[in-house]
Amino acid sequence: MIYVISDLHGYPHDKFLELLAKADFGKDDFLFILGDVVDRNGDGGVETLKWLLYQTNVQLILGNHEAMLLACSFVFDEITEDSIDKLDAEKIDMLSRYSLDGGDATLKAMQKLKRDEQQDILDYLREAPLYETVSAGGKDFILVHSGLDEFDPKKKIEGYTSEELLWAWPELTDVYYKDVITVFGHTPTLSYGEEFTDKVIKTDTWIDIDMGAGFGRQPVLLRLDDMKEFRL
Ligand SMILES: [Mn+2]
Repeated sequence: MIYVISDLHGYPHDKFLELLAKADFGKDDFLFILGDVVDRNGDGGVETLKWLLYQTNVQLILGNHEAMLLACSFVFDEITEDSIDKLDAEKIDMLSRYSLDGGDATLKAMQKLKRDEQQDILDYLREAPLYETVSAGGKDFILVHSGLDEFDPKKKIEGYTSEELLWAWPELTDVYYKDVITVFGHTPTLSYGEEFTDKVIKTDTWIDIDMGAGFGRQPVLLRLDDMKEFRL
């Protein structure tokens, strides 16, 4: 069966594994993490990233926070005279924006890793897809981090820019593709109103599963085959 979870944002790795166990997630199942494993809490999700490197039935879809980490990956390069000269205003600006957006926890935890491990994680993120399409329980799904900004029913999923897939902030009234359900995180459901606290939002054309784990709440694991929700 196919499971999705999103926006763990440094949610404790052991708790995350506990949640998978609670759902009986096994080797014949597949899990898609819809981005933003990193930043904000604890070790910034670095333990989960290390674990991801060795999973054959779990795939991370890139989130805007992983994209920011990649944009700041120059901090893991060896420091040379030349690299100091190349530390231009744009890079410094990127790093300070990432830090303001919760990146410190991740950068600190990454700094503690061996160079090989850092590079393996960065390579994994560089290869992470921006979206996936899957079928489960007789329905088709698009899995993406933030939704589909500048939605146009005539435009196919591959026509969206990374910006549109990573930084969308959908309105409740937004309608996406009619023949496929778009599943995403990024916008905590409670930001649509207190009545959505700890609730998955399901419309006819999209589903938001971001429970706000980045802000100390419990994530939800959703099984697409039967829409069953698992929480600790
Ligand atoms: Mn996000």
